[in-house]
Amino acid sequence: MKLYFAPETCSLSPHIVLRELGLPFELVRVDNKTKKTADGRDFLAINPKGYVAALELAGGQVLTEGPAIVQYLADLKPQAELAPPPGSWERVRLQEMLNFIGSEIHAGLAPLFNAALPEQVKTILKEKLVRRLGLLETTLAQQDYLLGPQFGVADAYLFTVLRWTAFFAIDLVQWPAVAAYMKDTGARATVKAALAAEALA
Ligand SMILES: N[C@@H](CCC(=O)N[C@@H](CS)C(=O)NCC(=O)O)C(=O)O
Repeated sequence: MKLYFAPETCSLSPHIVLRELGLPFELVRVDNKTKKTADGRDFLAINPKGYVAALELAGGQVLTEGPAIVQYLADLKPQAELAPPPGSWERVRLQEMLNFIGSEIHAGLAPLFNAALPEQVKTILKEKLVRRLGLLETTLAQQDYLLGPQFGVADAYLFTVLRWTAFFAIDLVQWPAVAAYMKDTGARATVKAALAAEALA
């Protein structure tokens, strides 16, 4: 498998999951501005959406959308228990959480990277994020990870997007359980290895 990634982006989430599962994979860096891969290919020919993450399978199929990729990966190795079994109620809860992260946290933070966005709009987005972080604080004050006592694919995704708060002066100390979760997750060997590999690639 090949994971097309760009540093400091949401592709870190499937990258962490690949390492948690111990699956063999190749990292291919994408320049998000030029849409060229590090090995000189046209990324748009690989993923016409033009964004990371994209996972290329051995048969040549390319899977996109972070929440779909991490579930696909987790199901390759169910014994690792990074996702509840397909068809179970717990799996529906995972999908609920992945959608919350995608539409409320990821999509809430991503526009803040846009220098052209007026400050007023950024303030409105940040106020909404503060409310969403309050919800996460309630969950993480009761349990170590998003879905219970065990790290899973939703945690890889949340960790990835919450790292961006550092770029926008959103200090997570306001949410102590979230801050502790970020520290613990950041200390995982797989997470450290993923960040180191992305810095080198
Ligand atoms: N809906 C997609 C969004 C992916 C996405 O926003 N990727 C960003 C990095 S976090 C990107 O590559 N943006 C470059 C672009 O849109 O040109 C997903 O959840 O995987």
